Amino acid sequence: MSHNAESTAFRSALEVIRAVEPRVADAIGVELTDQRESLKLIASENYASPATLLAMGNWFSDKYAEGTVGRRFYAGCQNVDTVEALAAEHARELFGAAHAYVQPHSGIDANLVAFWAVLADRVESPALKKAQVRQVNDLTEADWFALRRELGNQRMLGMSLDAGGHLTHGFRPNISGKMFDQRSYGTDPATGLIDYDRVAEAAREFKPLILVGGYSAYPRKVNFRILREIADSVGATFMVDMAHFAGLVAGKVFTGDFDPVPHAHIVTTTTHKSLRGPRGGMVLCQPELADQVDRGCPMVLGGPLPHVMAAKAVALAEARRPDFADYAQRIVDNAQALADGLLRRGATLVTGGTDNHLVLIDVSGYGLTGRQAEQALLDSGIVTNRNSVPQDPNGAWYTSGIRIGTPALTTRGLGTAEMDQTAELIHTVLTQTTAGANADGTPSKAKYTLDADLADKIARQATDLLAPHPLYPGIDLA
Ligand code: DSN
Repeated sequence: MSHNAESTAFRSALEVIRAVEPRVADAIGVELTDQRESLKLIASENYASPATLLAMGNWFSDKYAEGTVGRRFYAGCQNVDTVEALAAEHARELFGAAHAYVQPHSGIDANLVAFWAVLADRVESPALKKAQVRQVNDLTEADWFALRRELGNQRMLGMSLDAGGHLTHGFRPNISGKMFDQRSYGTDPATGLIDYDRVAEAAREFKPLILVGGYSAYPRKVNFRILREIADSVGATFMVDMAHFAGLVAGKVFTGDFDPVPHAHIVTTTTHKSLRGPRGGMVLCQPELADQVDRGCPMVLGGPLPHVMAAKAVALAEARRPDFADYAQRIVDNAQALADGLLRRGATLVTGGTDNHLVLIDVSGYGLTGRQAEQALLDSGIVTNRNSVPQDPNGAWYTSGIRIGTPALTTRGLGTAEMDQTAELIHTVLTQTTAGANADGTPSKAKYTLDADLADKIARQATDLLAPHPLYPGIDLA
């Protein structure tokens, strides 16, 4: 692909937008500049390819397409069928999955589709069976009451939020924590690692309908074979949310016991994190759940987003290329180099390192909260996010951790030497930042001081580090 074609495409698009609302065109342009100039270490973000981005900006956005391929509630969906079928085929081939459903708009949507599929498959309810075979009009008030009671009293066991689990795995601020009777498994306080014997014990005691594996802030591999054995031992359906590490599965860095697809009954993911696609979600499942999964829209989702499904097809085609495996391996090599660089300089890392794409720094060792550290790093041109650490004394708002990840910088082409330099920048900012105090003299969890000249100097060093690795080198908007 010539750089000229990419520049022409994006310049022309901005020219067309500028003619209607110049402020939007300007914001898009400035966003590119900002992303180019900042050291993006947010573990859940990446940079999608120009082809993926362009696949979203077109008239597929105009089409309604409720239903599934070849079976729609709207006429004229033949081209949507083409892109949805392509995206699903690429997903099945890439992950070795029996079935792929590519309509979810996000990770939470994908998880809701999966929850519904498992409930519909597993809950023994005559009323639900009637509803499923569309005898809805035959349901009495008592049937509906029984249906709601049965669906609303099911059990889910997932990884606890402060051990690295995700909000949608049964936590109170999310609907999953309200619709399920939920318990969680944590990590060993001494090592920070999942203790599979404790998970098995919790499963035996609680007997969940669904055992959830997967995480958004756990820096280690998970043994999905063992979790499946635990699920089987209590008759649970095993679901894995691989949103964070889907790119590592796609790139065959996580194989065997660490690849969730052969072990789980149902796997959900987003497509925009390490997988490097458009923003969206996806569900992969074993054949027996396929029919229920395909009812995601209209059961849980609104109309599918055909423009995003087109972009998913493009990104999944990219992930099937041999160079994606190299990319996935470099993500992990970079995360390990970053972890080593931080450890050598004295940082405390949850679990003492990483074997995936992310590193969780316990910043209490620097005398800071996560919120203070996040802001001080941002002042210095380093974009991260604060995150709870296990048994976090500062709760989910201020936190005691900073989560950093390497998918985005690896896409830009930075390597292990630059990760060591990145560790130096982070460590310098954190050692030079001082926690502030409230007006009454008590310690503040938000205020901090960092010398402005030092922050500027670090930001310049971050820009220098990025300079040899331009973001979207083929796109010149000038
Ligand atoms: N917001 C995503 C993350 O940062 O991990 C997951 O929902």
